[in-house]
Amino acid sequence: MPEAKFVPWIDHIEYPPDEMLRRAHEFNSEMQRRRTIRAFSPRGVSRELIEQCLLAAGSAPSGAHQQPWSFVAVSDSSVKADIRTRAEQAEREFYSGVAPREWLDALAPLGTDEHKPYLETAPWLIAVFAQLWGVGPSGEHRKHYYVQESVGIACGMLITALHHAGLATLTHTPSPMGFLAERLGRPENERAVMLVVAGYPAQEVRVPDIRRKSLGEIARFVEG
Ligand code: IYR
Repeated sequence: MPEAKFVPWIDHIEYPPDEMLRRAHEFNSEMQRRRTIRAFSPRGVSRELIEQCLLAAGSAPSGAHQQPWSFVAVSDSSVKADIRTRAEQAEREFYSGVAPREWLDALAPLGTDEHKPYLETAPWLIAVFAQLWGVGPSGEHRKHYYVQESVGIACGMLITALHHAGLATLTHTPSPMGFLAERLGRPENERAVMLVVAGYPAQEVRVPDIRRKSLGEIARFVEG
């Protein structure tokens, strides 16, 4: 068994309490400005910007530090067009019969449908894959722990990083999503978790008139 090795942690920055509070308020305001959008501008975004956001996502905590994620960032027009075709095919079935009425009713306020033109318009589609198991040097399978949780955290950090950089995003989860691993040539241990669409918003973008839950609705404090 490999031994634990520890090194000093020198990266922590301690801020005075008032500065901490200011940062927390400021960050919350910035996060409250994030919206999921469904109309993107075709304006390009540099690969370097996406790379930095992927590195930020890859800093997520993970079960046994196994980092069980892979990201495939696509800007190639023909690959994006294929993904759109396959996603729309899946969604057509979803919206015209496969989805239960209750699910469609829950989606109605968002105005979603099977048309996904943004999968071609947006400059980047980032497919996120979960590695259900690891593969050792001789091809042996290694068990991965808390894969869904780890990849979920990394997705949240990716969306946050893209928003922080000034881009808009859409988390798209075509169902079924098997075609993504196939089209992007992923190994058999990987399953698609979501597509993060990233780019500038279209000029005429409109978003659903929705509200976020209040603190009282999402949190309880058990104070000493
Ligand atoms: N995957 C479909 C349906 C959909 C489901 C949920 I839950 C959403 O929050 C949004 C959409 C689609 O992308 O249209």
